[in-house]
Amino acid sequence: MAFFRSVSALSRLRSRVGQQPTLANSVRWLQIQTSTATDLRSELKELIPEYQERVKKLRKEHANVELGKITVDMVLGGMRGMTALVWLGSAVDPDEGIRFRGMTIPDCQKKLPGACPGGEPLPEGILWLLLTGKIPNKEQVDSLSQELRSRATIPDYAFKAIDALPVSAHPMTQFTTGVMALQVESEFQKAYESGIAKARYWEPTYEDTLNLIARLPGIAAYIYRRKYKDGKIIPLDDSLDYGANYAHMLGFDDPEMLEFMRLYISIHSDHEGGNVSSHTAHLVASPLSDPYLAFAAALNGLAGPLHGLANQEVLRWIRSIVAEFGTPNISTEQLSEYIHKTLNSGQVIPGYGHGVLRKTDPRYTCQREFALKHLPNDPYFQLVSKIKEVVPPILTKLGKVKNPWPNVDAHSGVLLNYYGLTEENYYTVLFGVSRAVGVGPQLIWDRALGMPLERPKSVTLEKLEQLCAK
Ligand code: NMX
Ligand code: MLT
Repeated sequence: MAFFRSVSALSRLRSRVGQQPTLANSVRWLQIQTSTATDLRSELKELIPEYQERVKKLRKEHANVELGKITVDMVLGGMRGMTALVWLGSAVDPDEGIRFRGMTIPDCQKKLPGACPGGEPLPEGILWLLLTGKIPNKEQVDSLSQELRSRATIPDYAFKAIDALPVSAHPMTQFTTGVMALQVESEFQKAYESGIAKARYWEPTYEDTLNLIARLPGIAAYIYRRKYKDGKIIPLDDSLDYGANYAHMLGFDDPEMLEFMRLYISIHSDHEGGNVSSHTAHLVASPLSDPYLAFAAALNGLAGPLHGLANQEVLRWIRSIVAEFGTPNISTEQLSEYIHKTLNSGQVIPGYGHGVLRKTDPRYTCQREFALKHLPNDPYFQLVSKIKEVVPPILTKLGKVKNPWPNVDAHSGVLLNYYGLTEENYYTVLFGVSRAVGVGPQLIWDRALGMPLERPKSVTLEKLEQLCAK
């Protein structure tokens, strides 16, 4: 309770100092504590009663506080700007971008443990932070790595389920199929069938989530090896962390690529709750569908070209530019001509625009910084840098695009391509593995906080017209 009171006091102070970024930032930092627990599950168990109390208090004392009004534009415009979900792990500010439990990407790079001092954050650390709101130390993260490795064994029938699909199936179709096969071992489903009490729902959800996160790289790597390589499984390496192991099982062992994978998984993990994949997972889990069912649904949303498939589309589009001019070293005029050609044919410029962001995505910026450090002379990276100069003024001129700046997907492909992962149809699978690290923690909290079945009200077109006529 004492902790809860101090957090509320800090929140009050924070809202008073909202206009003073320096003080607000220092208050935020006070709120993020260093973890002292022995393991992730014990830390979570300790936190749950306090969070339950906070939700109970909000519902009891503030049930009628209004968070905004719902307009016709919101209902017809894909619910943009409608605050309708609670998401613990992260929040997106339109100008500043993502904060994971209050921490920016540079904060995470500074404060979360890496594989080596000063290295990119380990995804295990992001998972710990997103689930508990606390910063883990290296020892805790290493023990979580070990725990994930110990949960990573994949039942043979999951590979067989994937094998039942033609190799030509899109990697995301194969991935969702693999996740659905993993569902056979759902602890939540078993526990529910045996009559588990509501108060304990979070426990099998935690088990399913950690098992799912642990097994995804093995499934994902199998799909890559099956579709693009010799089909032979590269076993997990017991000495490697989560991100490095995924790269290793794909067939990449260059230490720079391992670092990129750690960064990639960390920054793609979470983007608050309203994006299509996260919201889908939360919605599908709300009638108590287990984490496998919910996450498979999320992957199907991620596979849409306006969402996660955009990373595939970006590299395809960049390749089409190179094919058109015969070289990546093209002039600004040539690039501008090609962008107009794309737009005039009724297509979007992939990797640009966003439903919430209104400035350059910080996930783009940190990938650019990685590229500047490791591959500044790569011709594809240089083309991506040129695109960033030429696209925004053209999109702005259209007059309808709310955000002409690059998003996360504008950059990842050229980095993966540089390290030899050239098959762009696979890129969304990498995004999918990463997204589990963000979605999973919220699914556990959904059950711990007793979040209800999601069921918003819809309206017919006639009713909408009647309401507007009044
Ligand atoms: N190129 C061309 N037109 C665009 C673009 C773009 N990159 N972005 C937005 N527009 C158009 C959009 O199609 C819409 O046109 P219309 O009214 O004719 O339907 C108009 O601008 C207004 O759209 P916005 O309100 O700016 O964007 P919205 O929130 O509806 O959509 C995206 C957001 C991300 C779907 C949109 O910007 C887009 O299609 N971008 C390209 C695909 C992409 O990069 N998606 C990845 C997003 C990040 N992720 O990983 O999920
Ligand atoms: C995401 O990471 O989910 C994308 O940027 C899309 C979004 O936030 O709407």
